[in-house]
Amino acid sequence: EKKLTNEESSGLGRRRFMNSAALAGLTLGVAACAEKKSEGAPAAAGSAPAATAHGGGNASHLKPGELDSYYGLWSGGHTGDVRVLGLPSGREILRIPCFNPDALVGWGITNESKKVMGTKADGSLRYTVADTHHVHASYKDGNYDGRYAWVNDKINSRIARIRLDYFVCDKITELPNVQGFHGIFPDKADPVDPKINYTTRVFCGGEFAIPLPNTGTEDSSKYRSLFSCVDAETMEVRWQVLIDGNCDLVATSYDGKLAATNQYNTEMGAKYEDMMSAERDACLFFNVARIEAAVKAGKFKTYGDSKVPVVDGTRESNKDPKTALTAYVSVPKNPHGVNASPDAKYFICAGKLSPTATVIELAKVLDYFDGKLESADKAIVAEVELGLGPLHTAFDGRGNAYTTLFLDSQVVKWNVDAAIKFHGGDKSAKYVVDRLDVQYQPGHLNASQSETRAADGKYLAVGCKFSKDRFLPVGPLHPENEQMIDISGDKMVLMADHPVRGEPHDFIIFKRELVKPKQVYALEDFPLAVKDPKESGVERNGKKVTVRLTSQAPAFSMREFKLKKGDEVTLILTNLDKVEDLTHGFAIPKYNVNFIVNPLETASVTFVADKPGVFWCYCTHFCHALHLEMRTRMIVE
Ligand code: CUK
Ligand code: CUA
Ligand code: CA
Repeated sequence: EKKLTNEESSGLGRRRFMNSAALAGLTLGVAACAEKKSEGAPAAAGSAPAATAHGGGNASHLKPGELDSYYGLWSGGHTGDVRVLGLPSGREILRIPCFNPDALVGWGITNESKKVMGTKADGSLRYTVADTHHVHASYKDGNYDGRYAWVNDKINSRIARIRLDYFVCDKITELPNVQGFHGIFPDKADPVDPKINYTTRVFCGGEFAIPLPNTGTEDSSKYRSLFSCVDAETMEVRWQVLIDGNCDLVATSYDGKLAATNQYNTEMGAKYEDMMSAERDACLFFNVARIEAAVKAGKFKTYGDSKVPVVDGTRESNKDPKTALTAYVSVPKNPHGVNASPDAKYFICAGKLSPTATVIELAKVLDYFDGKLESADKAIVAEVELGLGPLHTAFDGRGNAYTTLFLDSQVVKWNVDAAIKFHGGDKSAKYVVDRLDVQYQPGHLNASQSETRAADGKYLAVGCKFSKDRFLPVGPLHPENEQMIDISGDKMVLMADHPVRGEPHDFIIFKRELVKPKQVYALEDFPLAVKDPKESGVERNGKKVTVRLTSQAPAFSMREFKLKKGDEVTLILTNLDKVEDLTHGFAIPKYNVNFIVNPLETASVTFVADKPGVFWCYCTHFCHALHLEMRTRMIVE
């Protein structure tokens, strides 16, 4: 039965569920939404003045020399990278290339980065496109521990790991048997061993169903999606679960026992009309301990060339809750995000095509697996209307949730306990606390520390998919608008707009003390390091030639080196400058080589010296008053 908030009963009722026709209309209406608020939505608090909450100034305007108090890790969308922002200022500090080549640092050019990215037999990169959506970091005791972050590549089903000591990508794994790897979430503890109170697994949701093995069958009723578990340290795929329906986003419980994915295509349709035909889809829970016991007991299959064990999580095979690996909790029409509340009690699924959020109590899901709940759906403790197009939810640690309303272009702040009371029949429970217009069409949002036990309720960032009129026009391609909102008070207050290059999805925001970045590398971490300028030189072994050199401002250790046409050259460069911020570049004209070496970093490139002549290899990264003079001659005879 539909449940309306007292505040909204008139407005939302008639627009409750979207059918195909309504969705098509709303999609076309997106452009108009910016100017014209969908009628029926209550007047929002967005007209409030800019934030003055912190000592009279706008906290997003830092004085020169002032540092931000939070880091933000942003996915870069189909630029394939991860961005590092300082918050609340919103200043972009770094882009971390992961899946796609990057011209600044030489990612995809150096042998070291190519090894991480993956190459074909001829040494060229296996892929040069990617689509990153979700960034999440490793946990300890329910908070980030500053070891790693992970990000997905939806296009080629890869997961990349970022070391948070150097802010670089160090490993990439391609998931077998899946397409459209979308949601990702690290676990926060081990389900069995209480000593392991930190991340050892990363869960990955496969969104697009495919034939298993992928033979090119047209009959889509045979297609399947899998849920995968990757080892946080080795980055190997530990196991997969065959499921009914698909996976979208992923959440994990604080006790390590449960992971879940929201499912929008329980219909297993191949066309969108089919994908939205059912009134309810699901939030699919995984019993991690039971899955691992099944793998241990050999109750799995493998597909094609993959050796990864795949257990059976389908509805048919998991009817008895006491042995089930999975539990399908029904959620209205094509839900989108699934988010874990910082009190560790609930997962919340946003309705997307239903104007609702569904609150699922994790203790009850565990009861279901113990055979103490008559159906998995009894774990739903609230299902309340929020507005049109709810997508993602963040938390402030004070019992409030913040959900983006894509179609209404709003963030709605609502109280979870009040929503549970309202759902339980107390119609006087006012669960909607506040609404704020955002500019425009928000996708993800996240609050400072939101996805940890230490949610602090200070700042909320909202990733608006359309910026329209908020920045100077620059032709057809618009930036996205990441908005900063002060959530420390009762009312949300818009602090700032930040243009970002397309097109981030998810992000996390955490206190700066939680990471301890190193700004100078350790020489001995690089097996190829040229530790002394005296080790420089050209070593010939038939056609294979190794060039070793070092950089120390304002010179490379060799002023020239000679090669013969046709040589297969590996050039190794170690930056012996150990001063923070002293990076050198190395470009070889006409050879398509340019990369950087940070303090005490070693990098190498391999190429065939196929063009005779003199080539001034020069430092591309401004380093010294004699930066322009910092060159070496490569002479190819
Ligand atoms: S999905 Cu992009 S707005 Cu890939 Cu996280 Cu929801
Ligand atoms: Cu070295 Cu510029
Ligand atoms: Ca559906």
